[in-house]
Amino acid sequence: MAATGRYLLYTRKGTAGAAIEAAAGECGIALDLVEVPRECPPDDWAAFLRVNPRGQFPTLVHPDGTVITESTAILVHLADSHPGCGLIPAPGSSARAFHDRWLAFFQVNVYEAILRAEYPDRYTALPDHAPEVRNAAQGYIRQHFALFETVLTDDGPFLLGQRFQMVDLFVWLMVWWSDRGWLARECPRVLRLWEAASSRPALAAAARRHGFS
Ligand SMILES: N[C@@H](CCC(=O)N[C@@H](CS)C(=O)NCC(=O)O)C(=O)O
Repeated sequence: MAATGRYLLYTRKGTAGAAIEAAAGECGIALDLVEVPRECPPDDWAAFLRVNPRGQFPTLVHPDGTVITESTAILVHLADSHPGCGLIPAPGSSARAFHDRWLAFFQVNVYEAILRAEYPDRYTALPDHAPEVRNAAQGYIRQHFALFETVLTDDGPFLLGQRFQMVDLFVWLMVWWSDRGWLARECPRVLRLWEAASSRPALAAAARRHGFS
């Protein structure tokens, strides 16, 4: 793919594209957005599949043409390539290992469970069992938020205290898609993180654009 000189983000309203837009806003990174609506013409969808055969959002294309998928890989790339933004600890530091541990924790446990709750029929060969898949996924989400709650401290609101980092941005997105009433009761520190993150202008703008409520 030819280099464009700018990042290109394939995104869709209501998806994790919001996190990438928010991160770019935090860092002042210019993104060209390609909005791929749900009802998109077959040729446009075929063109998108040539970029990301998985057909998922977000999909970022680096100015040099490299395709980056998986939300957390994109967030880490943006933070590493714009160190002046201070959105991620230095590579190789123990703070970075701690940061990445919890970022991966949310990616593989919570985000994946949110997808199971959203698309339960994809996770069972027995269509009648979709409601059970969804219920189990919702329990899994709560279990992992409860575990993360024990890691947050009074020094917060963020995982690294007062320092807002990419992991907080990702948790912010996960909370948008979770049961905030339950979180307020059972995981008040997680909810405090979400509230503090939500007050950041770049995140508020992305939430508005994606219609989060
Ligand atoms: N592992 C991927 C998951 C991306 C993903 O599942 N995105 C959803 C929207 S939030 C999507 O594109 N769903 C459309 C589909 O799977 O058909 C990531 O971390 O970015």
